Amino acid sequence: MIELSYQEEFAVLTLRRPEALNALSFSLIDDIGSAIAEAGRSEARALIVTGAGEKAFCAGADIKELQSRNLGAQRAGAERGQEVFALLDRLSIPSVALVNGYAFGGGCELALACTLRIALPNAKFGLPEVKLGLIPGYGGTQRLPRLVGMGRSLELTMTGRTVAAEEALSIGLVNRIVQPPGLDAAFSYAREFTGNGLRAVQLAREAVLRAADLPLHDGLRMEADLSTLAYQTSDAKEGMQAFVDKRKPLFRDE
Ligand code: CO8
Repeated sequence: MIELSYQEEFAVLTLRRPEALNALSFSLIDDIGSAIAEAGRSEARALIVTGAGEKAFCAGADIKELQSRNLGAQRAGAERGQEVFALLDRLSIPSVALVNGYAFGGGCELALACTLRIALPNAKFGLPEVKLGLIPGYGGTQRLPRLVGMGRSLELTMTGRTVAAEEALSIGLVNRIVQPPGLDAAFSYAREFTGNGLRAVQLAREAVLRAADLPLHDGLRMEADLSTLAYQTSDAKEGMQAFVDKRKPLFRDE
């Protein structure tokens, strides 16, 4: 149900559950967690997350599996999904969601948990949980406002309406619309940052991600700490020397 492959400098995590539009069963969520951990131990410079087939990235939590559960199991399920998606925040390499088709409910939340999102023109986003009498439980109510703001998030979570690719781009829900074949497009998109030294990319990403959790002055202090850390890397020495020598830097990720 989950495939983790390595192509060139990328790890590619593919959700493959065609009979349910790649819906997230609880075992699929566990498999996603294992795949993220494995990708983190690899030599890959970025993780691409996508769905098999042309129709869906992921149609959300498996609604059939959600029925008739006791409250303890339901709460544990939400916490487990949140925990697995949060692994993407802690992953040492950035992740890019390549959204092909539907990204609804938990599928949208998986995309939101990735560092960046790109979409094929047929992508459709939504948090339709209210239409089932539910609300998002895998981080959507917390990550969506951080990305697109409070007003838009309130509208999208209260209406459950569908957002097409162009609108997703215009509100910052996705970073770019790309053309098929999606995987090649994702690779060339990711190369825009994997061409830089990984240490600087890691530290820059960490500083921005932590901004969402900190008051301004604490965030500025954290930025000064991380930028001092970046300054001490061999890549920083090389990057500045290469500028002075008018040549391309040779980063070694250290
Ligand atoms: N769960 C289970 N099965 C699904 C799901 C799903 N989320 N989505 C689609 N499927 C199945 C369908 O049942 C169908 O199977 P079958 O042929 O056996 O009936 C098959 O996939 C194909 O689906 P459709 O025939 O519906 O395909 P359409 O092209 O007509 O429609 C849609 C595609 C619009 C994507 C439609 O399938 C749909 O609306 N799906 C549900 C989307 C949704 O509501 N997602 C949110 C789910 S709730 C959620 O994510 C909560 C997360 C937090 C919970 C925390 C809990 C622990």
